[in-house]
Amino acid sequence: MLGALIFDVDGTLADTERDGHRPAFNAAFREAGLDWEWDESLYGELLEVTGGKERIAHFVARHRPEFAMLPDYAERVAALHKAKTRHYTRLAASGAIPLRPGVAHLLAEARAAGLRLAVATTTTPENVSALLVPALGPDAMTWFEIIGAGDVVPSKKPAPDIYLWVLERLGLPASACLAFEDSENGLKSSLGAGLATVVTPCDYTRGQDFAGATAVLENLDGLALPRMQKWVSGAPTAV
Ligand code: XBP
Ligand code: MG
Repeated sequence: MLGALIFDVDGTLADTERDGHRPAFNAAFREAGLDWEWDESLYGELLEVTGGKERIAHFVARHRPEFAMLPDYAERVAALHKAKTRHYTRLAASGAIPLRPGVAHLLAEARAAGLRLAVATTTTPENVSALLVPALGPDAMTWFEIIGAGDVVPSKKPAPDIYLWVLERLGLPASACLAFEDSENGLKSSLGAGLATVVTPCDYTRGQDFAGATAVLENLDGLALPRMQKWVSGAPTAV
């Protein structure tokens, strides 16, 4: 019996990376006087690592190793990420990042049917509300019973921790839930938590390996509840 839907945010609810997170990182770098510029192609490579702080550290290790030698390196990364979050939330709150096709309808239909909704994302919590409130209205955050976001777990996707964290708080077995993801890292995370998972790839993730997904769809447009219900009845058992 399907009890809850658990959504990834970036790439799944909205196409946030190329024109949302990426320019926000670049604005933070410029503001700090750094000559770092993440173009679309480099950003695609950096997406291999989830989490903004982790992504900056990954870039530094590969492309600016001298920066990691600075005595206050960790503080600098944290400050860059804080500035990036300020830029991202400002952009998202302006309504500049629309939801992907079918998302708003699916959320409304699920709510009307009494399904519980949750979020499992590596992004920072304030980014989630900055994105969802302009798209869904002022009470958008009340639609989601549990918001698993950012640093609430030490290991980000592809580790299963964030999904396990959400499942524990929902008080449901994985077999009663359906996850929605857009990336291989996200899918590994949800599968690791034992969740049947629908993947809707986005521009950056199309072509990745989605083995193990219950369904791979172009987007969520037209996805009806009975179909989801059926997927969950054949889902792997809880871990
Ligand atoms: C999303 C991410 C996030 C954002 C940046 O991954 O990788 O790190 O790009 O967010 P997923 P923060 O969709 O798999 O959750 O800078 O707020 O960490
Ligand atoms: Mg994602």
